[in-house]
Amino acid sequence: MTVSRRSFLGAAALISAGTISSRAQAAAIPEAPTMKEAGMQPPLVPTSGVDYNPVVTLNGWTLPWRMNGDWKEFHLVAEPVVREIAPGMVAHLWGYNGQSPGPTIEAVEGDKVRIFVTNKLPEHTTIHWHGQLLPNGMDGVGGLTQPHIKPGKTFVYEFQLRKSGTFMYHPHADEMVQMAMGMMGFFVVHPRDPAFRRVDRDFVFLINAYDIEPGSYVPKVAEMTDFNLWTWNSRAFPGIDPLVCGKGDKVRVRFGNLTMTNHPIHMHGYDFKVSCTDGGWVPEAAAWPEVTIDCAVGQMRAFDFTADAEGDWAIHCHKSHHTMNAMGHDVRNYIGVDKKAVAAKIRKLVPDYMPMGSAGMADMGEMEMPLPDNTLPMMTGFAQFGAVEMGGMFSVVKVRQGLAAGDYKDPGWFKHPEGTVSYEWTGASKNAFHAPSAPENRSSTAEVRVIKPGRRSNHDQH
Ligand SMILES: [Cu+2]
Repeated sequence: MTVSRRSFLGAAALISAGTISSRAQAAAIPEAPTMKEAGMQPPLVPTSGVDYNPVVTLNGWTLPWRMNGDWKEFHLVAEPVVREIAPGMVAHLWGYNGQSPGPTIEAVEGDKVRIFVTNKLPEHTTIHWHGQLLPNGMDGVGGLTQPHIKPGKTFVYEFQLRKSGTFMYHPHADEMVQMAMGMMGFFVVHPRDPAFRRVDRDFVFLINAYDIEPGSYVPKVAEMTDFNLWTWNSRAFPGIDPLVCGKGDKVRVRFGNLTMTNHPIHMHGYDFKVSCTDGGWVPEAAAWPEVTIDCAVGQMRAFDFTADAEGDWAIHCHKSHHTMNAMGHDVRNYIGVDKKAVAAKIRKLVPDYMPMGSAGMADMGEMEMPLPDNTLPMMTGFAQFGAVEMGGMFSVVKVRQGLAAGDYKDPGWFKHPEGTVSYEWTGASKNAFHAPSAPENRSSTAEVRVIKPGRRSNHDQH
């Protein structure tokens, strides 16, 4: 972690009030830690006050704080940042404290928070605390509830956290530009009762999107619908951290959507229930089962599950264009077109020309073709069985036996028990049918039906 020692100590071990006069303490602005890396940082475990299980920000970090009297003090700096979207591409964005999104703010229900916001942008800004119940003048709407924070100025927001839950922060000044440039952050308020809806692993990310032309660095801020980088915490596959879980852990995944369209977030291998929205906790009796949760623009959702099935389970937006990286959407469809004759003619002009797309586009995921500087392949990523052919909003929930609490290291690819991987049919004489092994501890068992291959009608085959 590259936060400064002083501010880190500020969060972990409080400076005793006796060491600094209360007046000097009140006058000083807390240090603003900054983060250089785009990788997931260890969660910030509370060492004083109410106990809680800290969240893990995918490809992000949590903002250290200090106590000043009975106020928890944080310092956000709005500033230009360079964010790696995935290895091979960086974006010049605006964010907070060195990254986009900004650091996650974590506190406890009932806490009094004082958040200093320093503006190092070339234009004015504000921060709105999405979902928080607070005095109107702390709501952060430039012009409506406060004067704008001019470049070089620092403003203070003070409010008491009236309820626990899942929130976010973002500017409410030149919003279209500032959010298109990446200004946003997560805000989690933990319950005062440490046992309330407690989980073992709690992942958070914000859903965002950018339109950055291949070879350029700055998003086109006026784009409304045709984005080419669909990101979680300003990262695209294969740059998004895996969600590493120990088998049997209670897990929560929380996300908020600050793009221009909805995102149906789908996780494989499990069913789960919505446990929390930005409006509050969903009573357990009111939650219904899902495997995909649509998150509309400006909404936040959290879902809970027990990680009882080991494996490498995909988690992704179900809009198939959102699991692609930089691409044009005006490409022609060549499926079924024989391009041999025309390819020979084009090669006379462009010797390297390769006809693609006649049998679908999977060849784009398998071949690593030369690209312009600073962009990402449309489909990419390799796993133990080959090309994953994904991009954008895609990651993997990696559930493993025997992980220590707090171990978020990538455990590599799943070692499948023998006889549990789909296999090529090479004739009944060579392959004995495997008895499907029922995963342990699952609440339901799969129904197995044998269909004679000859009797399947065409449209039954997938
Ligand atoms: Cu999507």
